Amino acid sequence: VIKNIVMFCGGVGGARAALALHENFSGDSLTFIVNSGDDFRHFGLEIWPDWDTVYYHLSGLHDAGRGWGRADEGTRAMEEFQRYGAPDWFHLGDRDLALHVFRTWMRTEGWGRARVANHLCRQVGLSCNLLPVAETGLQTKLLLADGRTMDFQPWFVQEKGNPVVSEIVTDTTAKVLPEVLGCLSRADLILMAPSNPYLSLGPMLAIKELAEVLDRLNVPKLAISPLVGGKAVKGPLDRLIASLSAFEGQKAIAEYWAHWVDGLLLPEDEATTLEGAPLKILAGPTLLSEADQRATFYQALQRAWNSL
Ligand code: FO1
Repeated sequence: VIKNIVMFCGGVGGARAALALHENFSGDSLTFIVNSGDDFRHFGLEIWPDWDTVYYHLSGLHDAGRGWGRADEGTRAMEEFQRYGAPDWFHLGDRDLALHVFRTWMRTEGWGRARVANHLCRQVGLSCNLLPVAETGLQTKLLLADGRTMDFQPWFVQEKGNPVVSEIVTDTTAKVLPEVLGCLSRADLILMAPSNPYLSLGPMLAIKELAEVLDRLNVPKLAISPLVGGKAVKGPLDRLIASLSAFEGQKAIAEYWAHWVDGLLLPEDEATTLEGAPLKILAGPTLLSEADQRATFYQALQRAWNSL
């Protein structure tokens, strides 16, 4: 039986897969390692967007429509920010704001990221490990085809991910949380969530220390494709594949993951179409927005684990 699962996660795609695991396994056996490449400071507050998205999903506090942020959200704080002429391209909802203020306060009191994350999880009844990958934000930067260099959030939110990316610059020397390495050493199965491999998962794997640990770990590793029908469910992934990969669709994803994992989970009706793939192809549900898809996802993982 699978005892300890570690999944690397980005934002929305990662959050749904995390929920699928959380609904089917006991929390203590689950670790989610979340990208911190999108983290940044806004109005002096520490924002961890991908971590927040997974946290809100697992605790049931998430806004299902947007995919990010808090449910039952208000705009009063935003209206006040606007009154004072504050930049309003990044939306902080009334409820969400409390998370960022309190977290920033804990950090200024000297709490490390793992302690902050664990405290917030226990407060909403989560027993899983939900850990940012590194002690500092990774500060992913984008080199654009028009010659500009942008930080992740202004590119993604302010410019809606439209400017063509020619290169993603990551922080290869970041300090991985010791808690992350501890959970990895106990893992029976390592998963790559159906998140954006270039923007969400790649920045974690680009950390040299983590890449070395992953290479050495001799446990089944499985990536879940973020593409359905050959297309991204949400976000800028299709355009990134076009500008960063020599391949298209699922083939681009398979080529990306071949170095890192043993198998790739594709939607049932697409698994047979990928001939000559550089890694083992498995079939199962990958779109995890409905509870019944999430239940069969868990069965597909068991099958994959037995076969890898
Ligand atoms: N995404 C947006 O598209 N617009 C926003 O105004 C926005 C605010 C925001 C606030 C807190 C938070 O935790 C996430 C937020 N996100 C917002 C989502 C986030 O920036 C992106 O989804 C991820 O960085 C992409 O992985």
